[in-house]
Amino acid sequence: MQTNSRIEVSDLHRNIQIFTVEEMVAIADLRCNIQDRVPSVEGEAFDLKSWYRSWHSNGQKRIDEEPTHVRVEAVDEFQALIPWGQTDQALFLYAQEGQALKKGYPIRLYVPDGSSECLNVKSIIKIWFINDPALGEEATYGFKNKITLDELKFKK
Ligand SMILES: Nc1nc2c(c(=O)[nH]1)N[C@H]1C(S)=C(S)[C@@H](COP(=O)(O)O)O[C@H]1N2
Ligand SMILES: [Mo]
Repeated sequence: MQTNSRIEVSDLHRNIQIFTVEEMVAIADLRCNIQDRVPSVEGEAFDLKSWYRSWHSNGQKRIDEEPTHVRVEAVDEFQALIPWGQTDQALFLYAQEGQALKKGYPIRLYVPDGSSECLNVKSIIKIWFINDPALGEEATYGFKNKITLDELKFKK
C-alpha cells in the first residue's frame, strides 16, 4: 500500500502548503469517529471547517474572511466544488482501525449535509479554499476534463 502521498492545500490568497496526512492530522483540533456523522462508515476523521481555522490561526496573517467554497481534487482527477454552507458537518476520513486508508488513501472527504453522495471524494491530493460568491450555491463534481472552462480557471 502506498503511504507517502502529499496533500497540497491552498488558501484564499493562493498560498500553497504541502502536507503529509500526519501533518494534517496534527493541526486538526476537532477529531472524531466518523460514525458520529456518517453512521454507515467507520474510522477516524477530522472536521473540515475547524481544520481550516486552525491552519489559519497557526499562520502569520490573520484572515477574517471565510471561504465561499472548498474544492477538492483526487488522484484520479475527480473533483468536487462545494459551497461553504454545505460543509458544516464535512470531515476528512484519514484512518481505519488505526491504519492508513485502504480505500480513499490518503484522505477521503465526507459531506453529510451535502447535496450528493458523489461529493464524498476519495483519494484527495489537492484542496483549495476559495472566495468567490459568483461560484454559486450549487455543489458540482465530476472528472476534471469534464468541468467547464469557467470552473477550470480556478486551477492554478
Ligand atoms: N476519487 C474519486 N472519488 C469519488 C468518485 C470517483 O470517481 N473518484 N466517485 C464519487 C461518487 S459519484 C460516489 S457515488 C461515491 C461512491 O463511493 P463508494 O466508492 O464508497 O461507493 O464516491 C465519490 N467519490
Ligand atoms: Mo455518485
